[in-house]
Amino acid sequence: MSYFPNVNKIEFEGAKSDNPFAFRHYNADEIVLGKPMKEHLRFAVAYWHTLTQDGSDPFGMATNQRTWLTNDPLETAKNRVEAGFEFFTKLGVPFYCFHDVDIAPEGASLAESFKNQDVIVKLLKEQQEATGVKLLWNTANMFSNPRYVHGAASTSNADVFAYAAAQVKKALEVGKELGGENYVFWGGREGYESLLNTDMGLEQDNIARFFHMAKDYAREIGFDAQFLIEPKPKEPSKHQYDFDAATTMAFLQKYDLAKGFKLNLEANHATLAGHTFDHELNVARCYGALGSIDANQGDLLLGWDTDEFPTDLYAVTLAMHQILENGGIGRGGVNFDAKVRRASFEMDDLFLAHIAGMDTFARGLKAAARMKEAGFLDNLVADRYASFKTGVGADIVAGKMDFHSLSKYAMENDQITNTSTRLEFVKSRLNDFLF
Ligand code: XLS
Ligand code: CA
Ligand code: CA
Repeated sequence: MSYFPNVNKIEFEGAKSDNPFAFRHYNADEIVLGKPMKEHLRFAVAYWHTLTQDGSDPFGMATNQRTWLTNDPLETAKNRVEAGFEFFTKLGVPFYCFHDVDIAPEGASLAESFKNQDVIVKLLKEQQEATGVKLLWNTANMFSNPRYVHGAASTSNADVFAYAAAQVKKALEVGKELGGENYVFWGGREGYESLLNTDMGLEQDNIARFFHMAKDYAREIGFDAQFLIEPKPKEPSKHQYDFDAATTMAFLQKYDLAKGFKLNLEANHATLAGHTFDHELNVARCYGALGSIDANQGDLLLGWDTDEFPTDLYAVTLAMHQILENGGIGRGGVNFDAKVRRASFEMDDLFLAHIAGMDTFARGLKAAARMKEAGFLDNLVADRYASFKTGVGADIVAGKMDFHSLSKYAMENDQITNTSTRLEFVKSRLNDFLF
């Protein structure tokens, strides 16, 4: 049986096509800068948005029409596996991602929850083997259940800390079983509401203890996935400990975790932190910690995490520029952590939304590649910092100068000439690459 009988395999038809169920820009095997697009982009579908979320919001009930829903949660979970892999293969994405609670219902006990997961993991593995679709990353949801009301690794309740550890232990075993390429931690409740009742030092120390234990266990069972932390500044916690890329790197360095972890950066989280997405990617690059991305976009007029499908070509081009500068996304990928709007409730909307995101990323990749080939930003940046290539600048970079020698130099060269960046001209030229 088919869950998407109206949709065939999505093919590339080129920019002139007016078939809504075709790619106009994403051409998986097309070579861009010496590599097929599919290897640059490594697209993944997010289980939670595409197969689990129902379209409800704080003001209204579910709107999504989903033919896999039944009255039996485990039956529904099994149907989702089938529907999911039909969707992934028709869309032509190489990867998917999930939280433990997305794939299988929670049971009345922890043991029953694990048993439910085992049933579904077996089916996922069969589907992976049959289709070649792989797991980009999995994670444990330690934020939805009421037990996590005070946090998970940062909780004030040691029993909850233990429960969270059991959940992540299981998730690591599942990741290994399914050959996951990465494992993600997003600390939804790892933050606080008020300092009046919070021991921030203990909470952060405990999060670090938790990460060390997770790393140790992964090593013990031979699960060699890349470990990623996903920063987010707020929502659900008022103050989230992993505020942004820079805050998260400081945390990792303080607790001797920087070698074992990279970052999974999300566009909407960047804008919630008051940054652009490419800023966050560039910070991660400076630390050698750009691991993977969650592709979506927020709405500047709304103050929360709207997780829209990415269609902003400008922002996506600048993000792809950072990824090219990084030498690629490595073992990570481009995960659509994005959900259809509540009014896009038909099954086929799931295809249209992903096609929009994939086409936007294909265009962003090609625009960034054109800039690279033209040496546009590379030359511009090199020219701007040329003073550090020769003379006193080269000596500063080589570590040959101190305040004595610099002061002597400045006394002899105190008539400074700066040059304009011509940023308005640069932005106008950049627009020429976006077609
Ligand atoms: C929520 C986060 C979450 C993570 C995985 O805002 O984006 O979905 O990606 O837990
Ligand atoms: Ca995310
Ligand atoms: Ca989000």
